[in-house]
Amino acid sequence: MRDIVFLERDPFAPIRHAYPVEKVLYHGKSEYQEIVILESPHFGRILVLDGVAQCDERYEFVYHEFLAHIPMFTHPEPKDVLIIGGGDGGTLREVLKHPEVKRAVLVDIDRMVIEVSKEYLPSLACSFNDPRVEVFAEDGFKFVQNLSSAFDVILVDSTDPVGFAHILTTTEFFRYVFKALKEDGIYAGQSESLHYHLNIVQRIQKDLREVFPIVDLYCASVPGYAGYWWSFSIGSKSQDPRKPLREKSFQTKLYSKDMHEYAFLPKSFINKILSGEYNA
Ligand code: AG3
Repeated sequence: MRDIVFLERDPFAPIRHAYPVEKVLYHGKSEYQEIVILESPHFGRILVLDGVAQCDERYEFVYHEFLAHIPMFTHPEPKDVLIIGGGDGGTLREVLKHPEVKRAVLVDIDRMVIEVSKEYLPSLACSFNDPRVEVFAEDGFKFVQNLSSAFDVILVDSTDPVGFAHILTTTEFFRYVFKALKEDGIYAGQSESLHYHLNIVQRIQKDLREVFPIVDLYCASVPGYAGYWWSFSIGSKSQDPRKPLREKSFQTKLYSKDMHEYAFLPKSFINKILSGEYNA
């Protein structure tokens, strides 16, 4: 028998991942995108949106722990948290581990991603029934436009910045995010790979610097994302994102106080990225 292989269609990567697949568990099309759940021998179940692997059961913790806990531990008391995107529930699961959280609002444009994740990715979509959670199947850009001093932490867990997700990496969007954040507010979002998407990292960092007084860049190595050296951009109103403020009182696989400090790139290197002195 020939192997069944899923060949990824990443919009920006110069390489294509080929995943051995045991089964296609779900295949559907929403108003916004094609949604597929694959079963693979090594990765477990994989969520694929428009041909791009978004997360897999085996390594999703790396991305979700770093996206959530670095900004969450930087804030003195993150009570109100907004997640834009993240319909699979992985970021929400991590956010809710913080006992300070009183309200976690998840806004994903595509209700079908949430429904499919609840059915096929139960280890990620395990928190939607938590009483602190509110879910809106709406456009995240429009949602933040109407907010003022409403959230302590805003996380953007989006697909690659193409199509409807592109606007979530623009200065215009960051200005609304800034207004939507309370006094010590912090924003963090995934900002692509330092290897294959360096120009995107540069652009997002520059756009954030137009808006936030403190901007930083941290990374985690995510095996499922082509480019691997995955970056997260963080914008803060007052706190230094490099310094976790509280002790962790719950389980994580990779995140710790030491890993928090380790994740940040040296400032001298960030300056080289911004000036274009570092190029690959
Ligand atoms: N969010 C997408 C991360 C970027 C993936 N890009 C790629 N593989 N080219 C992940 C959603 C998980 N909650």
